This record gives sequence, C-alpha cells and structure tokens, in this order.
Amino acid sequence: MTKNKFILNWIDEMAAMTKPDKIVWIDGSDAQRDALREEACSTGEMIKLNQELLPGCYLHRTAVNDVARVEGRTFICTRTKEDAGNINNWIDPKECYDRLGKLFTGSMKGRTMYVIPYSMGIVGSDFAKYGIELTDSIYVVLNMLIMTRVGNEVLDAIGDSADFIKGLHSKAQLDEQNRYIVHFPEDNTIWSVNSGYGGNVLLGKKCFALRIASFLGRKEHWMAEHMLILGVEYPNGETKYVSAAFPSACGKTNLAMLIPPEVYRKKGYKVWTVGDDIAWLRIGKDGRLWAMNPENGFFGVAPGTNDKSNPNALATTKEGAIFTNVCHNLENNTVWWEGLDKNPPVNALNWRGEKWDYTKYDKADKVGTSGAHPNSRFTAKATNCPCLSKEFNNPAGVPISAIIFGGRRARTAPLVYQSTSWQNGTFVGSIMASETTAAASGAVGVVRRDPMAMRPFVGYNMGDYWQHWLDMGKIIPNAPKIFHVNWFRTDDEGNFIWPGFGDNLRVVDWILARCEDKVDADLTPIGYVPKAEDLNIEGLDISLDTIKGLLSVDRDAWLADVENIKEFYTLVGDRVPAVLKEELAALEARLKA
Ligand code: OXD
Ligand code: MN
Repeated sequence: MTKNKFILNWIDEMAAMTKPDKIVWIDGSDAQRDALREEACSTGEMIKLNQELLPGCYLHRTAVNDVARVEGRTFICTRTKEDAGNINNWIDPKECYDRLGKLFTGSMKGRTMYVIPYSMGIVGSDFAKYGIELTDSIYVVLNMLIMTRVGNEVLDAIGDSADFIKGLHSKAQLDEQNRYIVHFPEDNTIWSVNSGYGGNVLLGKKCFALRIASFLGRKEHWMAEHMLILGVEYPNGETKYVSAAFPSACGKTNLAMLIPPEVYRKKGYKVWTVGDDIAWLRIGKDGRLWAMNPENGFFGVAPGTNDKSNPNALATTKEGAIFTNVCHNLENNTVWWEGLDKNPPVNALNWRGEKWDYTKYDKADKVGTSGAHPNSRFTAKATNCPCLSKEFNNPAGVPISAIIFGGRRARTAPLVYQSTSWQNGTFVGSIMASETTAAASGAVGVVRRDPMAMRPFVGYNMGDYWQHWLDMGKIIPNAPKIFHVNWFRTDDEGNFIWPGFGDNLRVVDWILARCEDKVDADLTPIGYVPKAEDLNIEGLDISLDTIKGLLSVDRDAWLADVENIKEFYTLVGDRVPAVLKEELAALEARLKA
C-alpha cells in the first residue's frame, strides 16, 4: 500500500503493542466496504435495515455505558500543564503513554487491526491534512468511510512524508473506568481506548479536525473552529457565506440546512450547506477569510429531526446511512426516533435492543423510557444532502462575510447584535454561553460558558486560543464582521418568542446587509443592534413591538452576566489576553453609564 517508513514503522510498533491477529488496509473501495458490512452483520455489530426503504442503511448499538462524548475522560497531553490550560484535563505525556500503553497491550488479540488512511479536506488541496487511524472496530471503519475521504489516494498524497496524524483506537473491553480520549498535539498523536461511541472514536472529527487542528492552526496561522458554513443565494444569483459557532444542541445542523421562509423562497432566495459542524479557515490571496468543511459527511443528532424541522437532514439519511442507538421498528425493519413523527412503532426495540413500549414514554426520564437515545445519531454522506453547496468540493473553500456566534439565553442576549471590531468580536466569542432552560417557569437556568463553542475542543490553553484569534485579526486584511445571535429568548411563561428554524434566515439576511453597509443600526453598550423595522418580518405573525423586545438589552441581566464572566476569566487563568480584560471592563462601564 505504501513504502512510507514513518507509516510502516509506526504501524509495526502499534501492532507489537496491541497484538492484532491480522492487519487490513482500508482502500476506500465499495467492494471492501460491502464485505465489511456483511462481516459486521454476521457478528451482530450491525443490523441490515430494509434495503428497499433504506438502501445501504444499517443500525448499530453502542454499549449502554458508552453513548456520548466524555469530556471528563478527554485529555490534552502537552509537555507542560500550562500549555493545556485550566479548561482542559491534562496528564504528563510520558505518564499518559505509559498508562494507556498498558491498556492497549494485547487489546486487539483475536481481532483485526484496520488501517484507515484518511484526509480531512479535499485530497491534494492546500487546506487538506492527512491522518491514519488504526482501529479494531468495523463500525469505526464504516463511519470513517462516510465522514472522511479514505483510501489509497491519501497514501499517495502523504508520499514519504512524516506529516500525518497518528490515531490509535481500540474498543478494548469498553471499560468505562479506563476510557481515555487523549491528544498529544506536540506529537501529532491521538489515542482513544475503551469506547465505541462516534465522537470518541471517529478520530478525524473532534479529536483531529478540532483539537489537534486548532493546535496546528495556531502554529500555522489559520483557524480550526466548531462552526457550520452556509451560503445564502440572493435572487440576483450572488451567494454570500457565513460561518457560525453554537454550543452542541443549539441547532447547528438545522441552521446549516435551513429552508427559507415562503416570502424569501418566492423572491428566489436559496440556502446552501457547506458544513454543519467544523470549519477550517485560512486567509485567501484576496485578503478575505476562506472556509472549508474538512468532513465528508454529517454525524447528526437523530431525535427531533423530521420533515418540518429539517427535511434536508432527513433526506440525507435515506441512503447509505448508519444509525446509532435509534429505535428499531420491527414492523418494517426501519428506524424511528422521538420527534420523527407522531406514530411510534408498536412492535419495536429501544436503543438498548430491548422490547420497547412507547406508551411508557416519560419525558422526565428520556434515557430510561425513550425508543431512541437522546444522543442517537445518523452518519450520512454529505452528497446526499439536497441543499449541498456546489462549492462543497471546491479546494479553495468559500469566502466568509460574517462569523456568527450564538448561545441559548432566556433573557440576556438579544436576537442579534454586531460587535464593534474584530477585537470586540473576539471578546463576544470568549463570553459565549448557553443556559439550561427551566421549561415552564421561565426561570433562568444554569449558565455554561462555552467560548466560541470550543470549550471541549481547544487543543491548548484557552487564553492562548483567544490570543490566536486576536493575532489572526491583525493579519486578515479583509476580515469578516462578527455577530452574536440568540434564537432562544423566552417570555414570562418560558415560551420561545422567535419562531427560529427557517425564519432565522431573516436575521442572517440583516447580518449580510450589515456586512455590505446596506443597513443602519443602533449602538448599545454591547454592540450594534438592528433597528426593529429593518428586520424583515413579512409573513410572520409577530409585531414590531415584540421585535423591539427581542432586540432590547437588559442592563441588569448583563451586569449579572459580567460577574459570571469575571469568574470564568479567572478560571481560564493567567493567559487571558489583557485586551479581553479591558473589553470586559469597558463593557461593564458602558452598562453602568
Ligand atoms: C457534536 C458535538 O457531536 O458538538 O457535533 O457534540
Ligand atoms: Mn459539534
């Protein structure tokens, strides 16, 4: 497959430790994929679904104790603890190699080690970075074949270079106590052991494309961000692109694939998806910031996806998809999840594979009583997406007009506001947060600060990461404007005021108009807020006064937030850039003025 000494020696070393019975190289061919699917079905690792209704689709169940990313078991092993920072878990790299080496020793006995050469980004493009994942899981292989670009052309692109990310994964015994997702950014290495769940084991995604890539981006003057990328096509045929960062479970996939509201559709607006989770951003020759999606598929949350909330996402799952931990509908050998439709299957197995009685469903105990696990997933090919951008495979990426941050805030953040500069925008990203909603009472929930939606994904010290943002601002000649949105303001009864979903295009439309100086705004203590009449509410059952309320800035709520931000900055520690502390002090002063 390759003569590259760095690859071959490393595989020899890893095989000597893990002791697989055999080693199989993944070549990216359909024939090999089909054989692996058959093998996985023969052992029960996967279930072949109804091939007439869901051609090429399979179901997989993880262990019950292994259903999500595990932030407490995720480590950044830089040589010094300070370089990992206070937000990340840290183990000394030598100690970590020793500790995990013991867990990996013999972990693949009786199993096959698969060698997956994969590319994040289009093979051969300036943006692309390569990795090799060694794994003992066919499920991982089949997912990587969807989520990344895999095969011999990746080995050709690596050539005889040592420049690739070395990923080692073993399910081992799926032992929760010894589960580790570990990154050695200074060694271009990722080790993951005792898990079989997507985010922990598809090493190209969060581990490489965010944690390791953010570390590389700082060294190489580019950015790896937890952002969707979407294009808005105007009736005149022009398309403008934005990238947007939201904490997990704030609707990134829905925004990335939104269907314009009818009044926009009639005028000829279209929305195109470039990515739904990760963006790599580089300065282009024209001085603008260009973004590409390093992934080749979607690893989306299934529950809540339906033909109203996100018909495009649903369409992606109809062919060649892998469903993980959803409900198995035995009536027709298909899948179901809460929120798909109002007809839960009568004859079905829940996500654990047990006989499921939908009448016992209890919202207060979703994990215990639902058909699909709340974090159940579909892995689907990007090319299945009806609104996939024609630039998806453009090696240059797309030029970004605006960066949008967002969170789930019941009271504090207005529907949208614009930062006053790149530095102020970096500050806005650094104070991003989401709240748990206390459904009926409207009470404000617990705030989790999630800077740039990267809290679990920065591969180094958060303070240094913010400094990198500030440094990038100084070298991007024509930087995007930075905005913040909040779709989740609630009324006194706890109901969402803004309709969200497709109507979010109205806000993106205002954002893009601001980027071209086509619309005015009011300067408030937090930044520029739209004049209510400038938001297009044609066709919406919402009054101008309601919009004014959505755009209002509650000084008391903000002043309380400032105290919370101060605590968070203290937690991040010594490396918080001085200018961000100055931004915070200036915000406080403006709010008190
Ligand atoms: C994801 C996440 O799975 O952010 O994309 O948790
Ligand atoms: Mn994500």
